[in-house]
Amino acid sequence: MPGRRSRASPHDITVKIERLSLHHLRMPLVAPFETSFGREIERDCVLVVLQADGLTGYGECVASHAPGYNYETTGTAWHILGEFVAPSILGVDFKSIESFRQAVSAIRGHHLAKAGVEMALWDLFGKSAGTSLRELLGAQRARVEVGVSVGLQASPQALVDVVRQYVQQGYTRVKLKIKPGRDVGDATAVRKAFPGLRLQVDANSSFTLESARTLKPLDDLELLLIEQPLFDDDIWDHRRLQREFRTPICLDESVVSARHARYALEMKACRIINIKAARLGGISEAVQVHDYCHTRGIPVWCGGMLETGVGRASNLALSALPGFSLPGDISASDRYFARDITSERFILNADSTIDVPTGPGLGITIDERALKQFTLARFDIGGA
Ligand code: OSB
Ligand code: MG
Repeated sequence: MPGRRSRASPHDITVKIERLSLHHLRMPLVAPFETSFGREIERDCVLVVLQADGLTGYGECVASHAPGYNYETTGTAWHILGEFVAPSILGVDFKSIESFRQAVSAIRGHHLAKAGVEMALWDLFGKSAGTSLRELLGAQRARVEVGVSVGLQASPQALVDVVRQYVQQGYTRVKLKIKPGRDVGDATAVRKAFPGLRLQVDANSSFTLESARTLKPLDDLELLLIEQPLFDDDIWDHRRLQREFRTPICLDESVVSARHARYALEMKACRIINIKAARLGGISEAVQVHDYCHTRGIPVWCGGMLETGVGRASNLALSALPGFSLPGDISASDRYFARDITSERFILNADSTIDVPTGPGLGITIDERALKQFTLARFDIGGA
């Protein structure tokens, strides 16, 4: 019973994992993506493939090549999945996502690795029940509001030009990456060029409590939020900073569980939370954070990790929940990849939304030739 709403839950479905395959993928990005922790030209990830009762479930582990955003990498995920997660789940009858969580609970941390398998299990449960992930989650929206996350550019003028292209494509909410020295100037240039644009910034933990005080002029730019200015493991200093800023602070890196979401809200360390299922260890923990925030009137939105079509489908289903009241970092496929591993390509509607998939599970199909093209390494464990 993976669903949290009983009306959507497939009650008597059991999934027995017979085989787990990992594909280390490397996909060229249409444009380099630069953040405070580095520049990505290609996107690495691990595709998790589970076989059960003639069905195939897909999940994306979003760990990157380098430990910049998070300590996990494609290499650590490969190790944890192959050595520890696979032996804990092969041959086991799973009646629920909760039983999967229990099966891997002795593995400390490594949320991105676990979330890749959890996603594949959701896909399997959905396919087995003939139900979309959105329905399994009890989510309603047919399409969700999205924005675009824009990396650091060579100059403020170059940034304004890149933002203009996205605005022309129809994005009505833009996030700018910032870092010390490339912050107020960049954001001010974009605000001047686009007075009515919904704008927010993301520092990816690159400031200290002291250096973040230089960000004070951001308070006059009518930003939706300032994302993760301070340390990735901090909650307390964000509380101190939030008290000095009118603009809502939004936590990304530092909220790694529903428990941390509670700490952050109790401490008043932020007024908004970025929900990334991967960072939280999976979709079910993400739903818990959503529910917790929704009950308290705290806005949440869906973060992104430059996902392939697999992870994008999952993010869209999650964002269909009612508490996702701000646009997600879920852009159209062509913002990321010229060729993707899903046959489906996600397109931006005229109203800055993307349709939520409706097919069973994630509702995507894999383009096997594209998958082959981008696979650097493969690992298989379990029966044929
Ligand atoms: O901090 O939100 C982030 C991408 C990789 C790692 C961290 C982040 C991001 C993004 C990209 O901002 C969002 C997207 O997938 O479009
Ligand atoms: Mg972020």
